[in-house]
Amino acid sequence: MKIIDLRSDTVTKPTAKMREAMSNAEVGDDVYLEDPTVNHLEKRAAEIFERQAALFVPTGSMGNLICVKLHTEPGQEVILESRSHILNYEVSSMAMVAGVLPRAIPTSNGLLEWKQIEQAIRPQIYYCSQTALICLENTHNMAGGAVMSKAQTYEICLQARERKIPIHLDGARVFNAAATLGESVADLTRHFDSVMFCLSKGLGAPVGSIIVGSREFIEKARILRKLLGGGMRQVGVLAAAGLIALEEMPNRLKEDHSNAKFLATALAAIDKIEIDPESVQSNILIFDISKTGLNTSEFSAKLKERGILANGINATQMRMLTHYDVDKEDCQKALKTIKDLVLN
Ligand code: TLP
Repeated sequence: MKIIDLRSDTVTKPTAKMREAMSNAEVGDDVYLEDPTVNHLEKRAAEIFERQAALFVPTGSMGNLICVKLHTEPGQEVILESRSHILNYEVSSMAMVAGVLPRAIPTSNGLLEWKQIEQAIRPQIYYCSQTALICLENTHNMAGGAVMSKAQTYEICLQARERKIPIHLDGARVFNAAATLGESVADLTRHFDSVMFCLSKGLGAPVGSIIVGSREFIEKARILRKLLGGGMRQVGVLAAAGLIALEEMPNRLKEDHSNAKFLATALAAIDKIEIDPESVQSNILIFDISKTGLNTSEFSAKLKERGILANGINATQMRMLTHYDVDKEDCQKALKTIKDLVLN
């Protein structure tokens, strides 16, 4: 039985082309800046995002942490959305390592608006901790892959700049956002002070994320990466897969989005499942199973027995992601399995 793994797009295995590139990669010691494949990947990332420089980091979490720490001083505040990844799934690194206080804003759809952010900026009074950074997430993972438009993004970035508050993008899935909007990633992210994006999610690389920004920022980020234990040696073997992810995989993300839409539309037609298919804009779907009489652990366990992997994000909501290693037929099979489970 083929296992259909819808737990995340992080589960994708390197493609045959990636494995071949990995085995042929030219490598050197990247701590000495001598790995030609890493240097090439960083150069291409900077070009694609139209930035001065880029840095390869092992994970999205490390990339976000480096950026949060570089933009802030301990004791300052960071504004972000309540369900953001940085706040909820990075082991409190922003508090523990950067020493900053999250100022979380709840939203219904995951997409912050400037007027909400403006109200959360702390007054410049000596006894208030000061707002040092704003973080956005596009697409927004736990808001079901919600996509923030270019207009909304620009408004927030330009207002933040006017207030002299730096702004960071957790763009783990920014290529998905760009695919939905029909924009280039460079245009969509132009006004952020720093951007982190992942090669290892929808783009299919086995490992790795990238930070892009100014030359000065990336030089500081390199020092912090070393401090955190992320100075890697012959890491060109990973960068080689990353290059294929960066150059070739963005073009196919629409396929994942259309599979997610297909699943969402079909799930919405099942009485005991609640999801608004209109809200599914990229490769993530979150749906409510309260009416099935099962909690998400039970639902996951029953799906697993039938060869489908998916996890809950709480007791009542399941999350599924489409990606390179599941095709339309797999989605049809997953759907049939869910129907059988829920209706019988
Ligand atoms: N997301 C993972 C889990 O950690 C939840 C997933 O399966 O979706 N930003 C965003 C928006 C992310 O979704 C993730 C990972 C990260 C950052 C962190 O990336 P890694 O796992 O490389 O540290």
